[in-house]
Parts: sequence; structure tokens; C-alpha cells
Amino acid sequence: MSSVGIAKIEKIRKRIRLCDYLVVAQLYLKDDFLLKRELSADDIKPRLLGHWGTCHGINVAYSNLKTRFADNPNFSFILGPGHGFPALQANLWLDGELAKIDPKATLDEAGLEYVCRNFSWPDGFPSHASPITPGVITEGGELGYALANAYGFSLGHPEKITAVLIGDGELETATGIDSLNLYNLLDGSNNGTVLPILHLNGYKISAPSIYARKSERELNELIRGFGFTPYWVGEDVEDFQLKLNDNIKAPFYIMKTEKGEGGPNRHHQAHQIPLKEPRNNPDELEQLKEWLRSYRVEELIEDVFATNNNGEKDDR
Ligand SMILES: Cc1ncc(C[n+]2csc(CCOP(=O)(O)OP(=O)(O)O)c2C)c(N)n1
Repeated sequence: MSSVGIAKIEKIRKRIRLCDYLVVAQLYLKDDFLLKRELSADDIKPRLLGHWGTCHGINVAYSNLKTRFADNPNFSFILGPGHGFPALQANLWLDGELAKIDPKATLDEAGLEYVCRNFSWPDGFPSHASPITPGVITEGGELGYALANAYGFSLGHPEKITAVLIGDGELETATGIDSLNLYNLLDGSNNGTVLPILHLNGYKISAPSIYARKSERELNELIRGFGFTPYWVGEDVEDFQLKLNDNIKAPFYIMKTEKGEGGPNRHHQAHQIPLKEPRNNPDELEQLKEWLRSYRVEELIEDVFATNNNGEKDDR
């Protein structure tokens, strides 16, 4: 028997699947957002702009964290690679957070179309997290500050729990790696808890990341050297939930995913737009159809539409 609960595990898995679908829909589609007919070249956005590769991992982390800390008003999430914005946007829409500041982002078909069509679209949403995104106060652009921001955010607030997703490329920056020393400087004082999560997806853009090329043992020793205890997490939802445990002291999560997981090509080709010309290339159009269909969105979306904009079941 699972100590997390089969229903909860299944719910998180479905959430990740739906958010992955919504990312692909935002990146590619300007119509037929729920695949109700045979997708055609005319349904594809003319200019494809955004980042796919990191998104599945963001959905894994966000879905697990939101479930674990659902009832905690002091929980916050900081996203290092803000270029994974379509994943953040999918989660914010799903939680009804986007609708609180943008009334068109309703949790129904019209809202889903609005969010997907307007991603990377003239006068719509940018392709990166920006200050018009709920909860975002800095636009970033320059990698490296996520962990330092998380410690800064927790200063003087012992009640706060701040999870921070750090790209493995991001950790190669001087600010990124040196921010690990903040644990030694700030632990034991009147500050909140920071939960660092290294997103070990193997690549920074198309080049292998240094940390992903280290052995597990080397990486563990590196993290221990900064005073943390390394915990490996990934696609196993039950394991992830169990490790997001109050009794764990000084955790540093290493979340291993494959860059571009679920898409047509992974690793180094997956950072931005994996299929570049589906409007003009019939073979790519077929691959895109297959990719979108693989999430079986029709099995997931009705439950979402049955909820109201506060994220609760509408019993009317
Ligand atoms: C300081 C800095 N150097 C370089 C870049 C250019 N850049 C944008 S995304 C990226 C790769 C990021 O890799 P990673 O942090 O591993 O994120 P992910 O693979 O999850 O997308 C780079 C190098 C940047 N934004 N900031």
C-alpha cells in the first residue's frame, strides 16, 4: 500500500499530463485547441516562439509542490529558467490564478482558447515569464539569481517555505553556484525555509551541462559540501511526494528529467521549438498531431471544466 494514496498520485500524474499538453498547445496552436477535428496547417501559429525543453520538468515540480503545499499560504515558488513560461502559465490557468487578474482566462473552453492562442501572439502574452504573470515581480532574462532570490525572500520570515527550481545550466553561473553558500550563512537564524530543486535535465540550450555529466556520487558530494542533504527525485510521483517531507533536514532536491520529455525529439534539439515548420512540412505536421494526441487531452479536460474559477468543484 502506498503511504501517499493512489488517488493523489493519479491526480498529480494527470495534472502533469494536462499541463504538458497545454504547453504544446500554447506553443503551436491558433485554433482547434482541443483537437476536435483533424488538425490542419491553418491551425498552426505562423510564428513559433517559445521554449519546450524545460517545460515537462517544471510541470513535474510544480504539480508535486502545489499538491504537497496546497493548504499552506506561506508557500512560494521561484522559477529560475523563466523561459519555461508556457508551463508556468498552464499551471496558473489550471489553478484559477490567472483568472483572478485576467477575467478572460476562465476555466472553460473559451478560457483555454484565450490562454493558448495568446501565448507569443501580438498584443498577447510574452514567451517568457513577465510582470503581467500573477506572482511574478522580476522578468529576469539573466540566469543565476533564483536561489539568491529565494534566500532573500525568506529573510526575517520563519513562516515562509520557498521552493526554487534552478536550471542545471543556471547553476553553472557564478551567482548560481555561490548562492549555495547562503545556506551556511542563513540557516539557524530567523528566516524561512528554502527548498532548492536542481533541474537536472542534462543541457543548457543545446550543450551538455557540467552538473549532468558528473556522476551521482560526485554531485552528491558537491551538494553535501555546501551543507545540504541531496535527495534525488523525478518522474516517480509517489517518491517525490514522500521526499517532500517535513522531517527532512536541509534538503537539496536533484530532479532528474529528460529535456523535452514527451516530445518528438529530446535532449539538445528540444530546448525551444522541436518541430520548426509544421505549417509547411507535412511530415512535421503529422509528428505534431501524434505528439498532441499522445496526451489524450479528452480524458483530462472535462474534470477541469467541471471546476469553478477558485479551483473547487462547482456543485451547482
Ligand atoms: C547569465 C546568462 N547566461 C546565458 C544566458 C542564455 N541562456 C538562456 S537559457 C540558457 C540555458 C539554460 O539552461 P538551464 O538553466 O539548464 O535551463 P533549462 O535547460 O531547464 O532550459 C542560456 C545559457 C542567460 N539567459 N543568462
